[in-house]
Amino acid sequence: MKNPTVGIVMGSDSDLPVVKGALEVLEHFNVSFEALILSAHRTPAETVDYAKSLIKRGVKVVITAAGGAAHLAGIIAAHTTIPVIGIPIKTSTLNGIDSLYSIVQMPPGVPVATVGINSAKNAALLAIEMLAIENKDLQKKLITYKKTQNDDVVNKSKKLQKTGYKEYLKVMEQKKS
Ligand code: RP5
Repeated sequence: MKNPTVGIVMGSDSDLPVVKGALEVLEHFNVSFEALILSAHRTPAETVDYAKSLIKRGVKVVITAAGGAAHLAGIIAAHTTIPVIGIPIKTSTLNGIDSLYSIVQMPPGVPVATVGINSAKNAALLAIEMLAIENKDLQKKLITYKKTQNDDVVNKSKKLQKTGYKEYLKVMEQKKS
């Protein structure tokens, strides 16, 4: 994508199924992005070069996704002054607690805004909220997004009260299968 506003970097292609959630949200809001695979450990030089290139290329926010000893967000935050959002990826060994702690516990002076484990959707929404500070169109889209979310819950509650919990659960199970 030309002139990306958001950079999305993942430590491995194995993170892509989670990261997809962020890409879909950015597409929904029509926000330009670039998606790359870079590793703090396996491609350290390329990662630093990328972090240093962000401002020059007009990228406004960068989202990183990494699992395990997740240093990707930190190394990028160390080399840029644009906001960095970290997605801790769920791991099979420690369930992503390792990723979460690695990303969230940054030393004072190098902030990383950390979302929940596998919370790619929230990472994209947070990036969009940052961009919306100076973008009225995005502000309007966010209001519509939240209104739709609100209406969905209200409608579900009405349905639950109307049908009762047994019928509601039955329909939920049918939708799953
Ligand atoms: C991290 O190691 C990646 O972000 C990924 O979550 C994890 C495992 O990577 P692979 O071994 O699947 O490439 O750097």
